[in-house]
Amino acid sequence: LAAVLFLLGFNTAYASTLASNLELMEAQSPIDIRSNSTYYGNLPKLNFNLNSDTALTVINNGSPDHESTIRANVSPGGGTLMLSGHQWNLAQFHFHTPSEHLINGRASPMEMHLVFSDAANNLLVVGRDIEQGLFKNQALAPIFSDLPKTTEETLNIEHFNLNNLLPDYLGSFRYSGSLTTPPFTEGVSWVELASPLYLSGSQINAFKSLFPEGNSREIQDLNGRIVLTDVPGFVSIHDD
Ligand code: 1SD
Ligand code: ZN
Repeated sequence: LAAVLFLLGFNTAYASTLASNLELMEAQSPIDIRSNSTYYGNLPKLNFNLNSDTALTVINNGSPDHESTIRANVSPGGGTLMLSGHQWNLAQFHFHTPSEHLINGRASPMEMHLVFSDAANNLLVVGRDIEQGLFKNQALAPIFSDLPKTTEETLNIEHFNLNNLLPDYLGSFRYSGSLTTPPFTEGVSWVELASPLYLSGSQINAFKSLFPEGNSREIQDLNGRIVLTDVPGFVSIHDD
């Protein structure tokens, strides 16, 4: 960036100061969501209206490994999220291992991202940690028992209930960030749900075996951004 500013005619010292200030303004994802830098209060309600019987096209989007994923494309009309009177349409969901977001420094084995866009093509991603549970997740079994191993394979699921992706408790962490894959575009609204999804150890391992190096981006600086939550107790966890 300093070099670009220099080419634009700024003198070297000024270009490097300006560059470091601009870099400080970056608002990238993922982040570590920490009790001591999160603000608690009422937040606009998340009104999900997801199709309980939709078709999915599940693909492995290929190399490079650390940016690739298993993505389920949702048929048009698959679902909406109404938030503060604004409509967001679900386009796809996909998975990362380990989790991209940390909670007080802790990662989960996986994280699911539901990607929504609005009429102006702004993006909102609903993230949900995946923890290892005692049982096979039956709702997600059609995906995790037959994960496409290469870009050549496509898994078509005719009947999928998208509501099984969401918890009953919709407490969340919200902040403004970016895509976690190139081109890392900013202006993405992030809603990280507080309740994890559970998969069995073998379901998690089936995914991990496809991405042995992991497919998560490293944690990015908050750079003064504010994270909001409506989860009671989270902010005071670390007030000792
Ligand atoms: O990694 C995904 C990427 O695959 C694509 O879905 C993009 C949206 O076009 O979103 C990123 S992410 O930020 O949701 N991880
Ligand atoms: Zn993602």
